Amino acid sequence: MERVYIGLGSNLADPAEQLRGAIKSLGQLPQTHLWEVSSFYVSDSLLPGQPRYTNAVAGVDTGLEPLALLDALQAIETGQGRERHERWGPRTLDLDILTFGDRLIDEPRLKVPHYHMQARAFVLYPLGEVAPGLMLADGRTLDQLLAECAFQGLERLPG
Ligand code: A4P
Ligand code: MG
Repeated sequence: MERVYIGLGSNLADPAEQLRGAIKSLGQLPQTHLWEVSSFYVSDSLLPGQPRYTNAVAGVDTGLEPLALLDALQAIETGQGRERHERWGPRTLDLDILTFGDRLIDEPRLKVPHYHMQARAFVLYPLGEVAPGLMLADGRTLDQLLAECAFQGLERLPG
């Protein structure tokens, strides 16, 4: 089993409800144990003109290989009505693999650690709740990334 952190995001069709649906599905993945979910955080979209996002981070232990997990996460996205039109477009559900054990993955379909996470408060702050002191496979520490990342107006929703 390897420990994996998954970023969840939604800005359409009742985002908090979308996240709750995704968390339920994560708990039903084969060979996978969902053991922690962060608070939910609301923030403005990085792209102007889009509804605000709700984000969270989940921690799982999984026996799935990385691409099998990615397939499963994309099936959950599709099952919750995600349609892919424009890159970065609004979405009912986005599931990103942030870290996967201590693996560095650089494949066409999967880059881990996730390429934008160091700049994104809506990833780093919830990750800090579930994985304090995390060290990334490339040697960076979550504490360093948090120290360099402004809070960006995140609002933590009451649990
Ligand atoms: N892919 C490569 N690496 C990974 C990985 N580590 N995890 C590939 C998941 N997927 C990975 O993803 C495109 C392709 O990336 C996948 O087919 C997979 O093979 P996608 O989810 O279809 O595309 P996307 O989400 O539109 O692109 P991307 O770059 O993931 O966008 P982001 O980073 O999700 O940005 N503002 C706030 N406040 N909160 C947000 O969550 N999100 C976005 C979208 C913009 N602004 C936001 C937020
Ligand atoms: Mg994505």
